[in-house]
Amino acid sequence: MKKSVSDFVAFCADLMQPEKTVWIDGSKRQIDELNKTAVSTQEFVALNKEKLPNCFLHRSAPNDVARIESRTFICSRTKEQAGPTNNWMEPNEAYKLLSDISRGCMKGRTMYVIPYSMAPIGSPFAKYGIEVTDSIYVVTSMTIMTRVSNKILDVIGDDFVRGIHSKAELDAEKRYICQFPQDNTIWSVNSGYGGNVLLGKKCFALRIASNLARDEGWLAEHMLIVGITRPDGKKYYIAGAFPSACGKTNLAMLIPPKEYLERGYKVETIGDDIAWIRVGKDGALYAANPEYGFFGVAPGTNMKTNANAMLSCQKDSLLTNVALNPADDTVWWEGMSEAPETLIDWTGKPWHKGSETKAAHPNSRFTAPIVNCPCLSPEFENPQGVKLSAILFGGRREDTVPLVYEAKNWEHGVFVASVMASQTTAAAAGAVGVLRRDPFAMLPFCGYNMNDYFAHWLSIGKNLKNAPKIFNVNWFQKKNGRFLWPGFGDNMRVIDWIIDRCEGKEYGTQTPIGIVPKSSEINQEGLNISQEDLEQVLNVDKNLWENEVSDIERHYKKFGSKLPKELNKQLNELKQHLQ
Ligand code: SAT
Ligand code: MN
Repeated sequence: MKKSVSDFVAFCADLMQPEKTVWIDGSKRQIDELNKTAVSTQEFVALNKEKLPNCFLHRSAPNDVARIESRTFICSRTKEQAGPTNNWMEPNEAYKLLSDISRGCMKGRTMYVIPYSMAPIGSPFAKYGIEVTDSIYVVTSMTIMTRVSNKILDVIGDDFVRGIHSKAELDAEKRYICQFPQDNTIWSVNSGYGGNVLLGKKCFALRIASNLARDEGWLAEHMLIVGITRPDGKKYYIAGAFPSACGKTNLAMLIPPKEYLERGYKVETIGDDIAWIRVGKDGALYAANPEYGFFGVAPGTNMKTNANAMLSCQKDSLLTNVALNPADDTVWWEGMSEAPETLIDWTGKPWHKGSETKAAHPNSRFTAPIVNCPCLSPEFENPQGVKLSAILFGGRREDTVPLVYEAKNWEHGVFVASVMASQTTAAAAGAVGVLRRDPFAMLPFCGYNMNDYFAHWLSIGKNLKNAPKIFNVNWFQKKNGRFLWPGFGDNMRVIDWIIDRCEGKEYGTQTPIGIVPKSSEINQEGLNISQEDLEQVLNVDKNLWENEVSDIERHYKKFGSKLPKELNKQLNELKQHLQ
């Protein structure tokens, strides 16, 4: 074994003083044993062996149900390196604080050592990590979400990403999720929930990886990757950045409307949350999903909205903070089906149909192996990634932002992404439904100064001979509290227009914000929407956009003088076009 690996594990053991250390080898036998242990200690509830084979329910502490941005820190050498959008802590101070909290925190517990790869082992995308943890939930989740194997120990270099996690006392006052980009290190204490503790995911694949990507000339993004095959057999790959709980999983697994299926359209999933993107020799962008599973939002998922997700989490999966149906040891969440009369809610208390409280937590999740996905693309394991035709950006906007518009060019696309806004969701602790700017859907995940991140995107574009087209989409416009666009499978109609544009079809109308489709260009065969509503979702309202511009100006102020000048130029052009 590499000395850097054994030194790291010894450091963790010395500090946290576990009773014993267990190396995770990625074998089914070992995970089965651990799951059994977790059932015996009531950390897991075993679910129905016929209906949900090898599935377990896990409940996290009620004060620990989402990512916690206020306690997430980028501990770069200087505050300037963390930039205007991140919490920063001086690295020595952070190491001291975390060491003090962690001293002896694993006494009487087992420390598990998880060697894992993000992206296919040995591929040009692959990056390796080791996470130590005292949580079986983390071990089982990491084996679903990443490629865990003792083979990693043969290929790992000294530059592996070090991940330290302990539930400690689950003390919310001492909860910290710290990233140290200069040391490739992540340290998370006092949480036991998803994005705070599955360190391969947001902490590594986005916060640390965005630093590596900037230094090495690639992109680490909060994006789904989906493949579309048209009736003529031609394949298109599209990446899309949307904030958490805004439909990335649904878009990645979309089932096209009947009319499209009959004509031979096919949709295949490559990833639903994270894309690592490299520049190919041909000057195009190639994307790979570094993960190996889905950590999807459960509520609202059903056989109509996302059958592929439903089918993905029916074996070998974890269900976190959903409701339990004790009649047959299955699970339930809001929006799955008609509610059963009685359930055990996500906190473990009896629940009755019609109750004021929710049976499942709004941020309850399924953790499912990607290989379970019925529409998984055969390109998923392609070590070179897939060539992108288009990149989408979008958020939850009740008004202002039309169903889809095309950016004029790369630079304009970077501007559009830098001013993206979305209503907050239950995926992060804090108020829900508040509109906030979330550039590139990376606000909680960009591991360095966002001004430099914008500049990095601009500079990547300069070297692309075959740049993907950039679009902004918004499925979430509302009138009198009702969604105007049906969304889900019908989003295929928008994707189809986007692909037409990628093929150079003379479509759309120039508007001050970019190219917007004419309503006649959206295929309405089988679509259930009035002409009036369709016109409305495609409308660009000048007054609303004038307000938008004022808000963008406020947003840009936060970035100060380091904001790339190209972006201010784009903002000024938008202002002129609106006059
Ligand atoms: O909790 S996670 O960060 O893994 C999921 C999300 O918020 O996107
Ligand atoms: Mn996400």
